[in-house]
Amino acid sequence: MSTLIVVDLQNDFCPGGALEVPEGDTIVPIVNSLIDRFQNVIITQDWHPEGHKSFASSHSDKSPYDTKEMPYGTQVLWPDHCVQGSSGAEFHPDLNTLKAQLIIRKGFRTEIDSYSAFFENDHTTSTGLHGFLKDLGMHDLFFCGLALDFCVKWSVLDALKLGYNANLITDATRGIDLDGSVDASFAEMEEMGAHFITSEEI
Ligand code: VGL
Ligand code: ZN
Repeated sequence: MSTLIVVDLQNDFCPGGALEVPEGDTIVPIVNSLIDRFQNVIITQDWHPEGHKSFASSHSDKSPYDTKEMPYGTQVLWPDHCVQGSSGAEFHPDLNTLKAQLIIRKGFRTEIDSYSAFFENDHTTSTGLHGFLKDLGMHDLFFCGLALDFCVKWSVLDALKLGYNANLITDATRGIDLDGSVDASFAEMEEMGAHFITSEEI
């Protein structure tokens, strides 16, 4: 069975938001048309408490886009974004979320970030999504949303590691692009066995 997974299509990742992804909002009509065409739709929501350790503002000696060594590895430090209950954490107002059967929130533990829809950034702590998908017999996953080079990429890579057929819908995603991270992400996903398709091919 096939499932559409819409990653983090939230105000803070759209132009004008705290961590804007260039052209992030332009994918909304495409994602809505995909939602219309899938029977199973899952949405993720970046959902940080104030003072989250992935925020540069939580470290007196750091600026946004610096990195910091955390117990679980190297962490990029971000502008404050997707704070629980803020308007920036809400889904883009035009996104059709009605059909979503599951909303996975992630990044809600202060000490650890969570890019992937499957695991927190220690690559061990589960979000529960794998159990949900297994239980419902869903094997073919179609990813779209933001940001291509962070949460979408890590979700695709974890899906492949877990044995799913992982497809990236290339016209329904956009990246932040830090130092060529968009090109690097495509290469990494391809090498790991991801399939790239366009929304028209679905
Ligand atoms: C994301 C950086 C920080 C994403 C979330 O959704 O790709 N990126 N938090
Ligand atoms: Zn975040």
